Amino acid sequence: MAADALSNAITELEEEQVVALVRERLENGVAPLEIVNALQEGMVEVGKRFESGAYFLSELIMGGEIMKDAMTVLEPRLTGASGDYKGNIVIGTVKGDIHDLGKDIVVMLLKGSGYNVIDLGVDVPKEKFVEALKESQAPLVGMSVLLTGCQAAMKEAIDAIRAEGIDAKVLIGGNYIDEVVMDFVGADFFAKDASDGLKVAEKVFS
Ligand code: B12
Repeated sequence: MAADALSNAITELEEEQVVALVRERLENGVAPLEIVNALQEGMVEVGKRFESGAYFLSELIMGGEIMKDAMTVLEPRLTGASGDYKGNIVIGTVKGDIHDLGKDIVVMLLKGSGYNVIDLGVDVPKEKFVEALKESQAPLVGMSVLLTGCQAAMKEAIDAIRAEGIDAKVLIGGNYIDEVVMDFVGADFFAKDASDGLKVAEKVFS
């Protein structure tokens, strides 16, 4: 089990304690992204318990709901400090995958850093990515995938973007993403968390 009290609270599905700890840490000046990392760590443990059969699907859903509550508290702090308008970024979770909590954190952070984010939502077919990139002329597209079985759908979406001759960099993220996945799907960058993703955006737009 994770050592951090907030990570433990979300792993144990202690809804009220999670929200109270998030508020307390914000009041104590802890950086919002540090809080996100603690929550993410606790959710990985929820996933492990689900995988091992210690938690059922209802508990996985409960974990997701608690994460949403925590994000409601964090959102104003992530999206608040908007700077100058820096340009368009398209983002979405790939076809077959409906996990959106991590993607939404990335969206909040990018918006808070001054980007105009075109969020396509979840279960996004390749055609939708292509269409949004053509319309927005965004130089960067972010794709999220948490299910390993959906990495092929990510590859198809990236292939479709390349086949259309669209000149956009592709940034991928999700809990199983690494260099091997990046090479497999043909992306330009990968990010382990939202702040890594922001660093990539800053590089692309610099
Ligand atoms: C909550 C949860 C759910 C919720 C999702 C609620 C929601 N609205 O998103 C519900 C209950 C719906 C769900 C459903 C399922 N889930 Co689920 N779920 C999880 C869990 C526990 C946490 C995910 C999460 O929100 N984490 C918190 C966020 C903050 O972290 P994150 O997503 O990793 O995002 C961060 C980074 O990865 C990164 N990032 C993410 N996306 C992007 C994109 C970009 C562009 C960038 C830059 C960065 C970035 O930045 C984020 C912030 O730092 C994970 C466990 C895990 N290890 O992740 C399993 C997990 C992903 N689920 C799993 C499974 C199996 C399922 C189901 C198939 C279960 C079932 N039998 O029905 C379904 C699939 C439904 C579908 N078609 O997608 C497996 C996947 C296994 C695999 N190898 O594919 C996992 C790993 C659990 C496990 N260990 O078994 N799930």
